Amino acid sequence: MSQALLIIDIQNDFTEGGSLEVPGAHHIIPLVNQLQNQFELVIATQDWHPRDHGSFASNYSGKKPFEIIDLYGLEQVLWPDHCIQQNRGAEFHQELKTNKIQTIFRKGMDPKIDSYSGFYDNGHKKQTGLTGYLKGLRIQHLYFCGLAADYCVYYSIKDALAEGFKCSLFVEATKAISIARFDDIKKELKDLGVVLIAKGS
Ligand code: VGL
Ligand code: ZN
Repeated sequence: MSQALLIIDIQNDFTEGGSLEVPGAHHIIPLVNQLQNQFELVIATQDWHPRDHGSFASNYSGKKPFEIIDLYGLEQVLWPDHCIQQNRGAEFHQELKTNKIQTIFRKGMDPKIDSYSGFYDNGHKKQTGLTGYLKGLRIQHLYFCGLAADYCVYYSIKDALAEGFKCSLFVEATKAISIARFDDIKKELKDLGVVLIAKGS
């Protein structure tokens, strides 16, 4: 079956020293680099926000990161400023090998809506084109890794399932913002038919 590796958001702001650091994130990078050798098609996503993005707490007076607001009808977690277009925080981590990455899908450019998934914005209003790209290449099975397990990786997998792809997740090649949230997510994804690939399982 034709397969592809999807590397989600391995960017400076989500790794050590970044503004929205995911605990332990840089430890996954050697494995992600190794996994790339096993795939003929490697695709990456990049969170790519304008400075005035509606998910940034700094764009509201009196709001703090991790508070929840209503953003044009959708529940929105407010984040620290992160992955601002053309800034260092939005660049891929320097240890991530990029020579095998064929295409990069960017998301989160519209200031009015957030976009966790690599396929759609959070309101499912607009596609990134990733589905059509993969289907054009006759890809049926997607293997996921990257950051953050409980946000962008999770929502990308949910959309991929809905688009009809078989999905696997490299559990040791992802890290979560909240470990407790990721524990629930793993159960949910397993029940949905996602193959959780982990050593000792
Ligand atoms: C992400 C929060 C905000 C992610 C992106 O890549 O998981 N999380 N923007
Ligand atoms: Zn973001």
